[in-house]
Amino acid sequence: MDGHTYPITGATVCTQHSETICSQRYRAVRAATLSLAAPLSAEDMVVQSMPDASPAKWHLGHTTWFFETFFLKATPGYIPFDPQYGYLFNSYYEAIGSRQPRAQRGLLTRPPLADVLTYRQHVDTHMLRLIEQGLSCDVRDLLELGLAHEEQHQELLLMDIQHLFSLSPLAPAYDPAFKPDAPKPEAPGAPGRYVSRPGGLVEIGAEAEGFAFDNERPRHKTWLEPHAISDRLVRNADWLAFMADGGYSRPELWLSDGWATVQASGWTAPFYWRQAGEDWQIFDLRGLQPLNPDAPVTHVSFYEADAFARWAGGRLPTEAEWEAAARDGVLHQVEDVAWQWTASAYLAYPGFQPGAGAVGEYNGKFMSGQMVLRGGSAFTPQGHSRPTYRNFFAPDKRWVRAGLRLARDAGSATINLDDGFAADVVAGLSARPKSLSPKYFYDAAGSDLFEAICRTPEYYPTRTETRLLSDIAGELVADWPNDTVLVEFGSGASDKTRLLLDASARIATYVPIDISPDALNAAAARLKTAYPALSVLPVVGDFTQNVHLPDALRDQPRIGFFPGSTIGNFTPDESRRLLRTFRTVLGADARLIVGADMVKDEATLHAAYDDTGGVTAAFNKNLLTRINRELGGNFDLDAFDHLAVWNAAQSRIEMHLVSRHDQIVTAAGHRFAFKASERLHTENSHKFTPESFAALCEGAGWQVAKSWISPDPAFGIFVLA
Ligand code: SAH
Ligand code: AVI
Repeated sequence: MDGHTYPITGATVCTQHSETICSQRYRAVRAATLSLAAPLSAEDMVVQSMPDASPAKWHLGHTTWFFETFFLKATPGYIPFDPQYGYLFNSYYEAIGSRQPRAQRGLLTRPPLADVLTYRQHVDTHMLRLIEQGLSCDVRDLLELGLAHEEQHQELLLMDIQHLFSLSPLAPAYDPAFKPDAPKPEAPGAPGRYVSRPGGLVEIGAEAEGFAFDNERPRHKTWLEPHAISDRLVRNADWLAFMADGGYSRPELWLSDGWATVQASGWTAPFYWRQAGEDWQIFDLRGLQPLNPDAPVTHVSFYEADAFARWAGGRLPTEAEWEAAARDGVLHQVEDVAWQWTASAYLAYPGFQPGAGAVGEYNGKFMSGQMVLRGGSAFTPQGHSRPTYRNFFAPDKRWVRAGLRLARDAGSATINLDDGFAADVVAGLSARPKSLSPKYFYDAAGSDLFEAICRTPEYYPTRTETRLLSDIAGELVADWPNDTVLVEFGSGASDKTRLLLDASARIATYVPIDISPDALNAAAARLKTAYPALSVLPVVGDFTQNVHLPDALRDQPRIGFFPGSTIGNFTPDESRRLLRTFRTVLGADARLIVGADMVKDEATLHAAYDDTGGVTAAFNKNLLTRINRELGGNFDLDAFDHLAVWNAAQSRIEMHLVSRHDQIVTAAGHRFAFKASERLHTENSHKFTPESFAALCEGAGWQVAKSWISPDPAFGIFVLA
């Protein structure tokens, strides 16, 4: 066989894996390709939507050709299925011979699909026979390459079908149930956090043992400067903020080639985004879908990723930074969402040796003009990728399922878009309607203002809940076991906690969790003084995330405590997610005590959120003060009014800040336009009935075991199990 030097069968049979394992893997990979093609019609499989994409029928033929060419044609006595297929299905192997031009693969209406499927069967029969005879170690490696090659084409097949279908006026779904882009439930749409990385000498690349592509080798040392890398991918919401800030029309954000491409191609949004009136839709393998702002952005080119990173005050990570961080386990969304563009050009590692023979053309000859992507995507077959894997594409390609994560140099003074607050402010002020999470109320001043709200005559929830808790505390704690760990979510001043601590000596440990370090540390210090025998272990953090409790507490019984009707600050969907997260944090057997405010007359509700002393208004506006201080904002507090309204349809009090006139505000390095009367939605406080609350809990896998409702103004305490 041209250019191929391995003996295909031989005396030195490899003993690493049994023939059975090899043939099982061969069968599984080949069958997976066919099942990916199963939803397609014969017509779907012929058309080539652009020169970069190949028809599905060609993928089926080419992956088969690979095995026929590199294995069977080197086997004595093998008769090729059809001598012309060598021309039709060679992709780019010069050593093998001439081929159908890449851009004309869509002209191959012949051979018909049925013949290509028969070709697959023919080659499979011969391959399985060969495998069962026993393969030398080198040929085993080549077989792994053939299977990895086929898996790469499985991803290409999906990319190419998405592109083809995106051009159809019918916007067909390839598979209505295809894995959605939604983030994993344990971290729904969380913005990335920069993780500091010390730098120094690291090793990257694949070890000599085990399967890897030639371009991943050799493993070698490289130097990293101190830097930070985001643990999550950039989200659609962040991309909307970039677009709203003129991201696609500001040349200063773009590389020269990128800017030329934007102008020549008229890019204004990621590849598969479609504008539908005021909203955006995204075309994916399920057809047209509403854009999910929390999902990671996908189908952007390197040029766009690079411009976004510059806009966000960061940069793309280098491939070495990425690999070291992935190896150290600090990254989320590594292989299962989208390939991640890196700042690294696709080049040979020092000491690189292309594979022997014609397969040496597999990777090495493409090391010019392309950028490295790391990770893997929702289209990548499971187990195909690894931390050393180097994917590569030209910088203008957008049909790749690629997104990005941010990095930045240590000590860079630019505003940190990726650290939650800044990112959420930019995304929230760019959205329509404008909104921000109420969790940002609680800086030191905000926590004090909340305490002050609790002392206003109008804000009944705190007093009412406290009275009810003191009435029922004995009953609540009656059956708590020794060494109970009490975990409080959003503990604030931890005042209500004292009622439980006073009622039960069996609470050995108290873990208050709060996003506000000032409130938390002050409360923890007070409790340590007041309860010297109690172990107090404060955790600063966002309780919507999967907070990790100290390992030492793993085997102790746990009770969760979530008072204050803080649950009302979440939408029903968010509340269910939160209740599930609490289950994960607390463990399957734990109980959870929740305080929830009840629906009542509108006047009482309204007064509680718009007290005559203006404390709630000050609490609401403190958000703007915080943005001014922490994100270099220039909000004029007198240009906004506090508004509290009852939304009967959603059963919630809403707080807004209303712009008094047209104005432009700067924050986090971005400009935001407010129209007169335009609202910034800052908080929801849902109010419940005992029934609606029980239904909410049941929807999240919790049952109400016991409940008490106070006399008017009604407030409920619920024990969930
Ligand atoms: N549990 C106390 C305080 C309620 S006020 C009581 O019942 O009186 C709400 C508290 O939750 C504040 O202290 C605030 O800082 C905290 N908080 C709000 N959102 C949070 C989040 N996402 N993660 C952690 N704490 C949060
Ligand atoms: C913390 N949370 C339950 C309070 C509430 O009632 O929604 C926060 C608050 N907002 C305005 N006043 C109090």
